[in-house]
Amino acid sequence: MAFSDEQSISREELALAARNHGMPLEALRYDITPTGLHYLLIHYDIPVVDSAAWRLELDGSVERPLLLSLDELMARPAVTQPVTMECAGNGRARLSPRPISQPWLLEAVGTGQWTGTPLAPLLEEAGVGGDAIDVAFTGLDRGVEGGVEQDYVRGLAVDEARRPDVLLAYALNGQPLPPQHGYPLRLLLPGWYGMAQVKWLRRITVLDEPFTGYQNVKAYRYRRTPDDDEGTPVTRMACRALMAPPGIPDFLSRRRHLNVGPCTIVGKAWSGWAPIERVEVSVDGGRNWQAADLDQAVGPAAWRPWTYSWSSVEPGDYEVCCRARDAAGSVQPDAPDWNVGGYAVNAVQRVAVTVAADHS
Ligand SMILES: Nc1nc2c(c(=O)[nH]1)N[C@H]1C(S)=C(S)[C@@H](COP(=O)(O)O)O[C@H]1N2
Ligand SMILES: [Mo]
Repeated sequence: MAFSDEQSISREELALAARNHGMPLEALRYDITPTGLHYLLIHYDIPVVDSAAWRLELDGSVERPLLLSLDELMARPAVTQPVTMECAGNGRARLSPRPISQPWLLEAVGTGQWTGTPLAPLLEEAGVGGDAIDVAFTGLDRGVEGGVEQDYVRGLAVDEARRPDVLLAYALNGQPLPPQHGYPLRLLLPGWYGMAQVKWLRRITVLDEPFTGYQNVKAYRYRRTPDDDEGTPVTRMACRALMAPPGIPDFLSRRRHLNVGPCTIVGKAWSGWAPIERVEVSVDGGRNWQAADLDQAVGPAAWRPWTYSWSSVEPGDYEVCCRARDAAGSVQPDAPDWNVGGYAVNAVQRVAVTVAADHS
């Protein structure tokens, strides 16, 4: 992993950022993110797939390997559920030194209404061997990363793969998956960071030994040092609240301009570990915090809407912040917590706001 101390981003980071877009934060106003506003992260190229020729293989340590067409998968029992997905690198660009990768600020999140068929019954039909340890999920996309040529493959413990909410998804917001979101089929692992949700799925392989592929063993680990720390795997999403920035933006600085008078701040909060229990807002940079009002979560694996009434907005400069706590007791740190890959950087969001006496 290369690092940068520079304020400005490199050409490589710009190239990544131009391909992989975030969800504009004003889209936090939607419970279900409209498809084109959902964030995108693609390590290599988006494959072009002929769905008539495409098959899903389920093989490895199973009694009856399966080969399934898209029609066969779609004829199976279907489940539709809203799932909040966030890239593990969300917040990475605020680290110093900064790992050179997709330079996310805060926008790498979205909530889709995903439709698919549960994976567990398929594993059951294939007859998973008693010695099974991990399941490898292979995408159709291929690239070179960290000097290693590879398919995009992620391993998952067999017990996690068997959880009833794990889906093989073929639709997003009522439409076939768009190419960039994994057409024709992706894995959906509610509560986990995005890297686990393998797109363009072509093969599911049951292993009777631990998976040792790049995306689990080299990438996506929490490490304190680049060289001599094996680290621990990145799994579920850390808790986070984000607000739709209030008022109107300055084109370049994105500083917000707000009028005098009452202002309702809206946002969403989520955690992959436990339900969201509390959201707090500060308008003075985190010195004083007030509880926001919580709505019902959009679904068991989807974010929880919240609102905060800022009743007496007076002229001045403000730093508006929000933070969440989940039922497991996790809270968000005030400042980014550094790790080599820049994963799960869930420091509180800070939005600079100017309130002018007369803004007409
Ligand atoms: N096959 C494949 N699956 C993939 C990826 C990829 O590059 N290739 N990127 C992963 C990462 S890092 C993230 S954050 C999510 C992003 O999903 P989205 O683009 O649908 O939002 O997909 C994951 N699944
Ligand atoms: Mo990601």
